[in-house]
Amino acid sequence: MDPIYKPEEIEPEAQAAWAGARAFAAREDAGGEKYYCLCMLPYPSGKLHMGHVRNYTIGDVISRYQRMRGRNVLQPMGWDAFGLPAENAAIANGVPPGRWTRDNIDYMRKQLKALGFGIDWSREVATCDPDYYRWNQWLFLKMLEKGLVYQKTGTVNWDPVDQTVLANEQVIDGRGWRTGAPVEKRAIPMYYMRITAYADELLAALDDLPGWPERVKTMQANWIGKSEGVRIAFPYALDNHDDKLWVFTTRADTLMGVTFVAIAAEHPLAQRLAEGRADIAAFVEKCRTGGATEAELATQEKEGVPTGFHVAHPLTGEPVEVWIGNYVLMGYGEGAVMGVPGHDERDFLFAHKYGLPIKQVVAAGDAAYDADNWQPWYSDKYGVVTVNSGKYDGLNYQQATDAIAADLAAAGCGEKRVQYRLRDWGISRQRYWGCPIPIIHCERCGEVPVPEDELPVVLPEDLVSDGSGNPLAKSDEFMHCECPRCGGAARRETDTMDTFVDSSWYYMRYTSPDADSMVDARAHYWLPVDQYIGGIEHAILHLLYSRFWTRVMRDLGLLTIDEPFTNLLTQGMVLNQIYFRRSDSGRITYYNPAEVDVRDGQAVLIADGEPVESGGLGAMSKSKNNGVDPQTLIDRYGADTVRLFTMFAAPPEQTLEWSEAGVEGAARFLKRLYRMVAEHVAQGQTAALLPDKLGTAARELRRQTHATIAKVGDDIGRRYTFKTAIAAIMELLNAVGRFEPKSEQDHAVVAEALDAAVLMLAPIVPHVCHRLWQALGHADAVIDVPWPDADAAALKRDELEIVVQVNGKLRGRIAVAASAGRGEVEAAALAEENVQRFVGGKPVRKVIVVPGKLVNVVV
Ligand code: ANZ
Ligand code: ZN
Repeated sequence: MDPIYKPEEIEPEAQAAWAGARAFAAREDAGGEKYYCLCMLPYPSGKLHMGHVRNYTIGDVISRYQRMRGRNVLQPMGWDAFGLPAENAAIANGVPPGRWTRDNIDYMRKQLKALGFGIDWSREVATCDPDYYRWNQWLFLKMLEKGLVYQKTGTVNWDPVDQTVLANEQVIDGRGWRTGAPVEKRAIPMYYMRITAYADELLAALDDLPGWPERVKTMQANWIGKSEGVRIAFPYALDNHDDKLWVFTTRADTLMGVTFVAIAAEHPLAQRLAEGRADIAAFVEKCRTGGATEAELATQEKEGVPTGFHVAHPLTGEPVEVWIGNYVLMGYGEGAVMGVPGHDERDFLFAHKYGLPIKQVVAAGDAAYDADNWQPWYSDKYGVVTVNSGKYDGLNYQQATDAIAADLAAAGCGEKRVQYRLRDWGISRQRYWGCPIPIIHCERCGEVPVPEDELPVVLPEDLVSDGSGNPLAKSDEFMHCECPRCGGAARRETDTMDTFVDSSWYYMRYTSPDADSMVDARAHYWLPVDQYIGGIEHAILHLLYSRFWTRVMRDLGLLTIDEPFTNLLTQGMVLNQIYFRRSDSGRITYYNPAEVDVRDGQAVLIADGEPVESGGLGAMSKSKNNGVDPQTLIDRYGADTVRLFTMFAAPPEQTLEWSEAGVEGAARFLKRLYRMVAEHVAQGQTAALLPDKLGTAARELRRQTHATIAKVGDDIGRRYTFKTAIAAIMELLNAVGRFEPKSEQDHAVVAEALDAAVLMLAPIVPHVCHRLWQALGHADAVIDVPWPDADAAALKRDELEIVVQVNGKLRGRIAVAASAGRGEVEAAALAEENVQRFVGGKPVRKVIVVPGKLVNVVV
């Protein structure tokens, strides 16, 4: 065996061996318990980044470990291949998005193979393949039939110069990214998926996901946002017509504190009141062009206009003025709020700004109420009672809410209501590079679904956008079609689906990649996913949409599961230093840490020796130019070093701080391991191990081997503490290094330790272990060898160390034979020198013995 570690030779050889044996092709009939290990599929942006490498290394280690444990493992991979960057690249380089995407996929697939991931490539899925997205279209039509897809007007960002709809990320400071023109809002018809129909189930089922991080479940619960409240009507008359203005409140107990009602600018009543009122119309128009996100609404200055129009308080009948407020969302509750400035902070700010009355109706003990200064307790629900509210005085939150809701119900002006923050999922995108929505527009028949036997509606792949409008709308070939209903000339829908649709079920398609249905019986075998691994940035939308999609498929009889992912691991980000310089004009230029040298705490650019500013640690990103190209590392050190560093540098959920020294340390360790095995092998064949014939030192090394096996199995298999697992194997190898074999049996113990180390490292650094396992004289490939078992007999120590306390304080340690009885242990403890000193001749009242651990002498 060549004593020099050469990853550039070992790695391709191991990969070729796996490919030749089709080692990772998963079969449903392979026997053993199934184990589906899934990593979030990458967007084919061009090349892998360190975040991908980390994600997929964690998944591969878990997959390979489970395989050694006898599980029938599926580890697939695919491409989230639709989306905006491909269109932008097309605009920039004139290459059709299809070509750009597929070229990137080819390159990135090579990179994944070079990293040695045990992927079943026969199940690869690219979401831009018609064979895949036809099932998006098929399910869309099924959902349309069931009323789970519907059309509604939605608001989009409109670039008036390019005459195009902009994605949120294409709007920069309120302006179009290409034209710089102020972005307008436009209302256009769009398709929505009725995720709200599952809001309750999606929320309740979070309680049955013990394998998910609490943090993710909390984020999902908050996103769904269940509120229990009351819907209240404020009656009015307009144009001799009686009507009611409805509001939603979670604080019906404060109804007697209402001093105004505020409605959203898009509220129908606002539109009606704006007629003939220039001031109201101007304000409504102003709201129309402002930010649309909830975050923007929450932070912007609260503004409004009075309408002079009054509605009646539902219990007292007193007039209440209607205002139009920019902080009221049309999309939530009723698009209107009852203004209770005494107890709602937003209403408080609004009332102060416009001089509206503020009325206290809730009190907390003797706490003084000051209407000029907001106190956090003003909005407390619990531990407060109602005041200034007539017959409801003295009631607590629940009592007051119940009493007021009952009176409102009797008056026909209210009812209890559960409200969700969750909105239906708008899936229409006015973009080219996505899955076509299978709808045909006919002047006579309206919106007509594409018949099932005409699916898929294939996206033309050769269009190149010039940045204005959707190229699909300019493609006659795509646009013009026959109406399936009347046979007349018609036109195809040019909107495509949100790419979150594609990623909601790709993991199902992996189970049946060649099925001529959406999924087939193989899905029942593999699903749910046993372990899902991906970034925390997908904690809300992707996971929620996938959970929704799974339920839709279940209710269509396609699946039998409720939840798609049994266990979820969200890996932390990969961080690196940020360095930059600021020019006189304030422009910032970032420098890659590889171009920077730190001398005596001062960072300088290697190129010119001049200082650069340090921005501290931050996630690796293009914008900060602080990424490390995995390919450079693979070329320089080999894949195993990259894998080892990634798994050793930090626990998977935590951030991983990039360190060149860490990578070098990993490389050194592998070289050393390699040399140790080479030296051992050079000494020729080893005899069979005879555990009864070992000397003390050999027995101790053997004990450490088996203790390490037990620990590492638990660390990798259950706790996912890969770092401590690797550290334990390193310690074992240190012990081997210190051990001086003098006999045949000593050599046999070393062989056993090296075998074990190679097996335990195999999931993490599979290439070098493939080679070393052969060198250690084994015929089987290491990937086909089961995980080692710890031998309980070897774990037994001949001598145990026992701590001795006097009156509960640690005073000494004794070594006793593992077989020693209670009397022997007690005697040895009392004989210990330091213990005797602390007993100091006093009579011993009691001796407590915890076998194998501790003796406490009570005096
Ligand atoms: C009166 C009130 C008094 C309120 C009080 C709060 C405190 P969650 O918990 O998120 O459901 N609200 C209702 N609809 C709204 C809309 N379309 N836009 C903006 N705000 C709206 O919040 C429910 C509360 O949010 C409701 O209860 C309402 O203000 C406000 F001391 O009504 B409350
Ligand atoms: Zn028609």
